[in-house]
Amino acid sequence: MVATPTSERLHIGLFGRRNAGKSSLINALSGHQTSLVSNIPGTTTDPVNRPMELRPVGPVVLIDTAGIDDVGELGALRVKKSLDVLDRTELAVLVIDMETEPGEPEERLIGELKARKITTVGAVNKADIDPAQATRKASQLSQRYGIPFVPAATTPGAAPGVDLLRQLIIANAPAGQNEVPLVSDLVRPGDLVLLVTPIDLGAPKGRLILPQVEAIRDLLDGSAMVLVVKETELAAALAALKRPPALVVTDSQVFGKVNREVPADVPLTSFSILMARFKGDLPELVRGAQVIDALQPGDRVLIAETCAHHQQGDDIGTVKIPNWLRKHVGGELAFEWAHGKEMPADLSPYRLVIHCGGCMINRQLMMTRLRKAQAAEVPIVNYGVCIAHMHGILARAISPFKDMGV
Ligand SMILES: Nc1nc2c(ncn2[C@@H]2O[C@H](COP(=O)(O)OP(=O)(O)OP(=O)(O)O)[C@@H](O)[C@H]2O)c(=O)[nH]1
Ligand SMILES: [Mg+2]
Repeated sequence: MVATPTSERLHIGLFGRRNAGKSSLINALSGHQTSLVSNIPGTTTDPVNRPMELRPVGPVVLIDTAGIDDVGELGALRVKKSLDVLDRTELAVLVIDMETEPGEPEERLIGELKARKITTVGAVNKADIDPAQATRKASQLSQRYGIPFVPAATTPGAAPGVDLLRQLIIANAPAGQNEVPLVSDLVRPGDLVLLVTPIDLGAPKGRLILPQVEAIRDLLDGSAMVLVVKETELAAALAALKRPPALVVTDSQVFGKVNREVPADVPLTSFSILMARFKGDLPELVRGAQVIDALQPGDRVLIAETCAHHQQGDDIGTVKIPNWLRKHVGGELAFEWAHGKEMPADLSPYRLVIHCGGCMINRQLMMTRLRKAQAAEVPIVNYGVCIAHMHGILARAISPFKDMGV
């Protein structure tokens, strides 16, 4: 993998009315005229991700959205999609055309941004029309909304251009979302960590999946030593080591076998549980596991998976977890699935939400989902926590985190 995965980029969403110049600004900020621009309102219909390097912030993804003032049946759907982008936005840019007086659409959005505590900056765009007036308007709007606004223009050669906006974004970019490293804080420099990664039909051709790659990188950053084996080589690897590893991390799917083979005094956890802590709230997800024992046949269970991987015969989310749960409960459950960035707006009908590790989404989106489940009073677990619980090994899998409020 060469590029930084989208999930690890700072998510910057651009919002505003149709024709405000959101797509033009994204083109200007990224230096590529990739987004379609026109004077027809409603040119952008679906949210579009534009990954770029924003020095000195680092890798970011600019998200183009449809106008928040769109009308009609389709327009309302587009507005909803734009607002869904808030779920993953870490920095919002509100774009206002200098010739348009902001009103209800902007104020509703600002209210939502404030309620979610999302850092917001503003651009008074098309400043080339009247630079002095745009500068005055920017300071008026800063006062009125308590958000810093700057004048901006995307027409070639215009001053101020997009430089002021770029500087404003850089100055307000929130620090990384992830509060802890993926794994390196669990070991010391020089420690040896054993990773168990089955290579099954679901493994991508020629590479490793994201949590595995990220764990290796994070452990190298922490100056730990890493030994990576398939589950079939685990026993031989343990036998070959002079000292037991400081930590074993396994794919959840082979947790049972690894649990039996790794001596009881060696800390053991799973990639999925590391992800639960990295992207979400591990104590909350562990609390959710209590409900698994109380599930009754017929209960509605939502399984949410964010990556669109090819489903093989014994797919984890559609086959394995449902089968284990049926066995655990002793009857049929009413399963439903949510894919990608879509989630049902109302979670209250579900008895339990089982979420994937979330390696393809940012922490902001995972935390938004956790809060929505909490607000609906629906317990939520992730794949790793759920699998470990059903196999009776959750206590062991979370013991490396026992001093961290888990
Ligand atoms: N004068 C002037 N016109 C601009 C500027 N930026 C964009 N425009 C024009 O404004 C119109 C709308 O620009 P877009 O970038 O498509 O606006 P948008 O906000 O993405 O619009 P939708 O996708 O329809 O929501 C186009 O005709 C642009 O050429 C600017 O800085 N100055
Ligand atoms: Mg557009």
